[in-house]
Amino acid sequence: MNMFSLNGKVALVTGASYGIGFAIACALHDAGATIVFNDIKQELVDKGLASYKEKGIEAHGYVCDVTDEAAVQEMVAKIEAEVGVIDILVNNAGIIKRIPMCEMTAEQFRQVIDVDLNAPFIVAKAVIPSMIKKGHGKIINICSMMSELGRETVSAYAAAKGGLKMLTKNIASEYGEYNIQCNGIGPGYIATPQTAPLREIQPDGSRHPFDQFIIAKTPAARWGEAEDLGGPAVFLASDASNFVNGHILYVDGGILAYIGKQP
Ligand code: NAP
Ligand code: GCO
Repeated sequence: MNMFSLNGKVALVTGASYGIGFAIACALHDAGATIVFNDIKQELVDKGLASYKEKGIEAHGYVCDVTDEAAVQEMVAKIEAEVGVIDILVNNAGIIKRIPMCEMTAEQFRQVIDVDLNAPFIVAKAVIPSMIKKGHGKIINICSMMSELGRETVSAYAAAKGGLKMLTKNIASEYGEYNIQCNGIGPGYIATPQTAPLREIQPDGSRHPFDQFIIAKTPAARWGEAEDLGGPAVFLASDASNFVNGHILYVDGGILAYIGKQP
């Protein structure tokens, strides 16, 4: 069987009504997986189901706030009863708050940590027992360039994504013996709603300064598209990566490798 095939596999992608999660789910479907996703509001789940249908994908959608452990446990039990045991988990749901650290409240900091770090722990903890029983599992945590680098205004997000990198390595360490591989994908700058404020056209019609900055800093000289993450996700979700564990695969157009063009 093709080592990249996901035929017969059930994939849960969190926060996948749109954006990176949606694109990854579409790629996993095209490799043969059955797609399950959640979002925090029914209207978004419905919107997501319609978007998947437009792509010819009969996805399974659930309303669940990934920071709520009881709700996550209940969702996973429902998925196992209604769809099947989860073979592939993509911890994609995430938020960012761009606020200078000394102006950020502790509550705002905690909110980002809760979604971007605590939730991947909660969801992974909910799916691992069945993966152990089944004898295999794939966990893919969506990290970030900010798992490696900081910048102004994203202290909570960088702290969360740095922690998610180490949580990825720890899950790999603790559960590798059960044939569970846990890896991360570290997207560079991707054109999604989350980064839309960084790409807004200026009143004079020019590109956003940050947009120009990223283009100059990226060897590929472009923002990534969510679809650029599909192939790496299929690789990490498939038998092709059965001996890859605890690795963060950066999908960033080369930005982490590049010092940047001389001004
Ligand atoms: P996005 O467009 O903001 O989508 C995030 C998704 O997560 C939304 O569907 C959102 O649903 C959902 N979500 C947020 N909080 C949730 C919660 N508590 N429970 C369930 N779902 C929740 O973001 P994106 O750009 O696609 O990013 C997806 C992931 O990639 C995130 O982890 C992000 O940190 C990471 N990432 C993004 C980039 C980038 O450049 N875009 C780069 C590196 C990493 P709602 O709409 O209901 O809030
Ligand atoms: C930002 C961006 C980044 C990207 C991504 C980069 O404000 O710097 O939102 O954080 O989302 O995480 O890899």
